[in-house]
Formats: sequence, structure tokens, C-alpha cells
Amino acid sequence: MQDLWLEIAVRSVIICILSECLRHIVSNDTLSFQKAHFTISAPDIRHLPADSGMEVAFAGRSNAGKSSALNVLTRQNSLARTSKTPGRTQQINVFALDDERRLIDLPGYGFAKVPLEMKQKWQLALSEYLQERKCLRGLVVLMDIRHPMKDLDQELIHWAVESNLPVLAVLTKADKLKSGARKATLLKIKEAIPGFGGDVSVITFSSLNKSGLPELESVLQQWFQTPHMENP
Ligand SMILES: Nc1nc2c(ncn2[C@@H]2O[C@H](COP(=O)(O)OP(=O)(O)OP(=O)(O)O)[C@@H](O)[C@H]2O)c(=O)[nH]1
Ligand SMILES: [Mg+2]
Repeated sequence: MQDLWLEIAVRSVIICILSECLRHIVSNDTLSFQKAHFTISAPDIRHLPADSGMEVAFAGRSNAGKSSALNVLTRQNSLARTSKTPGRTQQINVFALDDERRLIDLPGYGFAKVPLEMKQKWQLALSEYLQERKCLRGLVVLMDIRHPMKDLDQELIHWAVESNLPVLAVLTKADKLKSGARKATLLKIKEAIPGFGGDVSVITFSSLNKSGLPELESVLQQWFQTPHMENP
């Protein structure tokens, strides 16, 4: 009888230790996006923090809602600067989540009214970042749900797939469409996605009513835990 109690006691202790370890591992790996803090605005990749750890970048046409989505994700209204005027984000903005993990707000592309010289400078910074940044773990491509999959968006997605990067296409400003039109656009994009090959998924999102936020968070949590696959 005494042996039985002893065995029960030992087993209980072991279970407690194991569950505590598990809890520790899970809580350590779950990212808190609220902890994001501004690190640097870099004019080009040479001014970025060391190319180590992991980054997830937000890319898309000017005015697509990249900075707004970052603010919703991090629960900070003015972490990334937003503006009605396209071309607000002109540098590579870095927001650190911890010592190892960063969110990147990239300059928007495709805005016609920016002076050519300036445009060339940003586009160079953007393409250098995308091509050379080894710690990039995934690309969020944001597109206004009313004007999705423009040529440059598609080019970017093709490039990411070729580089073995997972892509999350985020159809922003979903609040601007009625439910039927929203679903129809989502379906259309879902049907187009297999054409890209690779790991591409799509969600609808609204910075206004925060729809799509759980899906965005869940994809980013996954990416920040995935070891990088080198180019073939
Ligand atoms: N209705 C609505 N407006 C949005 C949403 N997201 C962004 N906006 C508005 O769209 C405009 C552009 O948003 P930003 O987040 O600055 O866009 P961006 O992609 O960072 O733009 P650039 O920095 O110029 O590349 C702002 O006026 C935002 O308030 C959304 O989900 N719904
Ligand atoms: Mg911006």
C-alpha cells in the first residue's frame, strides 16, 4: 500500500514538472506583437540591423494599408506612420519584437506621382532588401481589396515563391466592400493562387474593424518559428 502511494506521488511530481516545462516552452514561443518597438528607419539595406534572427516584411503598393495593418497587429495606433497621401513610408522601417525577431514596413511601390529620382531610390532599396536579406522568413503582400493583384503585386509574389519564401496576400480595406463583393473577391484570388505555385495564402483584412487579425497573427506566429529553407 505504501509503495502504491509512493508511486502515485512520484508520478504526480513527474507530471507536474513535465507540464510546467511544456507551459514554459509554449509561452516562450508565443510572440507578443504588442511588444513591437521602433528600431530604425533605414534608407537602404546597409543601414539595417545585422542580417541575423528573423524578419517578416510588409510589402505592397503605396496606400495599400501596410502601416495601418502593422499598427493593428501591434495594438499601437501610431507605431508605423500612416497617411492618406500615398508614398508616406519612404524608408525601410524596422520594428523589433525581441532580440531575434523583427517586423519590417517597406516603402510602397507603384505610386505614379512620386518624382522619378525618389522612386528609383526607394525601388532600389526595396528590391535590394527582398533579394539580399537572408533573415527574411515570409512576405506579407498587402493589396486594396478593390484593386488586387496588379502587375507589380503579382511580380512580387512570383519572386517570393521563386525564393522559397511563404507569402500571405492580405486584401486590405475589406470594410469598403459589402459582404457579397468581399467574398467574391476573396474567392477569385483563392482560385488564382495555385497559379503561383509555392506557399501562398490569402485573407481579407480591415484595419478599421480588425477583421482578419487572428488569421494574420496566426500566420506570422508560424513563420517566426520556421527555420529558413535555402534557395534550391
Ligand atoms: N477604410 C479603411 N481605410 C484604411 C484601411 N487601412 C488603411 N486605410 C487608410 O488608407 C490610407 C493609407 O494607409 P497606410 O497604412 O498609410 O498605407 P501604406 O500602405 O503604409 O502606404 P505607404 O506608406 O504610402 O506605402 C490611410 O488613410 C488609412 O487610414 C482599412 O482597413 N480600411
Ligand atoms: Mg506606410
